[in-house]
Amino acid sequence: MDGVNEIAVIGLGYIGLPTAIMFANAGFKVTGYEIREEVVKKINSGEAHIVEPEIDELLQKAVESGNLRATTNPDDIKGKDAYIICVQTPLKEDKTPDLSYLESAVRIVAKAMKPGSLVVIESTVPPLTTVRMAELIEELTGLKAGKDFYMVHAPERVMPGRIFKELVYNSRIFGGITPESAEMAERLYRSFVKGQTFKTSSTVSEVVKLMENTFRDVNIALANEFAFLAHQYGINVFEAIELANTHPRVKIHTPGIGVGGHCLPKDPHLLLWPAKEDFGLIKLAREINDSMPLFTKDLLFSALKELNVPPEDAVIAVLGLAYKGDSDDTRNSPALAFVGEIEEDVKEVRTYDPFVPGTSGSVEEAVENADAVVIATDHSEFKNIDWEHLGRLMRTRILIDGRHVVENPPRGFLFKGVGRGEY
Ligand code: SAJ
Repeated sequence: MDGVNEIAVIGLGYIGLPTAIMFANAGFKVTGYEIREEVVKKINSGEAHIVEPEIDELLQKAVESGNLRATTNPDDIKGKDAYIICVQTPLKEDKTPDLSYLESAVRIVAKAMKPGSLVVIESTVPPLTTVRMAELIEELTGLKAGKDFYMVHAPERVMPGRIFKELVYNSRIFGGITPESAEMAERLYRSFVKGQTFKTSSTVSEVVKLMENTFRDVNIALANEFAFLAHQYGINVFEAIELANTHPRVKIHTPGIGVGGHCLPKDPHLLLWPAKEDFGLIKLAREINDSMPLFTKDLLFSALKELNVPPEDAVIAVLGLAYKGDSDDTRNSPALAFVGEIEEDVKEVRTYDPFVPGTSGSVEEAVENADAVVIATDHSEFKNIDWEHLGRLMRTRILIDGRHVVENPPRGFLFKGVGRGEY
């Protein structure tokens, strides 16, 4: 296939390692480049450093066939036919993108590549970045983009827990700096992708990826604003949303304590960053979603006031630290933001998350003599809690639901929830 036999994958994280495994098991000779020595050792002994269904068998197969090898030595990726960059593109403190990992990956590739190589960026990047990186490679190598080498943005779209299924069956976008670049990447990925594939320009592809998560973020902000209104009108927003969603062309998202993870809170900023002007909506949505932990704090503090518990004496149990249900991932978690908002104002904050080490050993342990329980993550385990039993262990019975886990407020509790204006 276009002479592509040997591939280098730069960055062996949540996306890079599964992608390297897929190519290796499709018959390519894959070298994975990674700076973490311990990760490289583990991978070469057939052990994955990330938790994901099927990864152990698939990695062993790739390593045992001799098709996958990891390395920390940039010399080992010299002269490959294709380079696939899967490094992080986080935000800095000031919410502007930190492209330093991407740029150093591109510099390593520029040193290693040969004329005719294909360079693919899978990382989520601000619009126009792929074109800029192609220019950087031109400067560093003297090669001409689109003529002497090919360059593509091919964003990943997978969800942790379903990575190996979604890598195969999700549709993929290949945004080339030239049509030939996109075609080359599409042919390469077709070796394992069974979903639909689409070719476009690199800038369209970058914008598509960022629009997907911005769409979700803005819609969640709208749902959160509906929740604020529900408190004004004394109604349950979830009842209203369920009824509105019976309309065939309406699909309102779910309000809650906030929006976390490594994508939704970041991607709208990447989308706006290179623009000369922004028009307010996307930024405002970010602000609304970022304000939700504070809104949840207000619910808690008004409940403490109603029951005459001085905040400085209050013991608060927070259930859930992960950013979403049944996950152990706490990156940008609104649960952590909530804890940060209250910890200096109350006597003690205890946390319990069945997936996160270092928290209380059980719900019971966390709520013993507590004045309030706050649900911050929609883990399935929390849906089956026996509140009457827990209530007996508590000093004051306040229940704050930040994730619509409790449908019917338990008897004997002062209950408040995001969007639950009816109590
Ligand atoms: N959330 C709400 N209300 C909702 C939906 C989500 O408050 O109605 C919250 C969640 O609790 C969580 C956050 O938003 O804190 C984000 O969760 P998510 O499930 O929407 O998104 P991620 O970050 O886990 O994964 C997203 C996915 N993108 C889309 O659904 C458009 C995934 O497909 C991408 O692969 C991933 O981002 C990524 O890598 O970009």
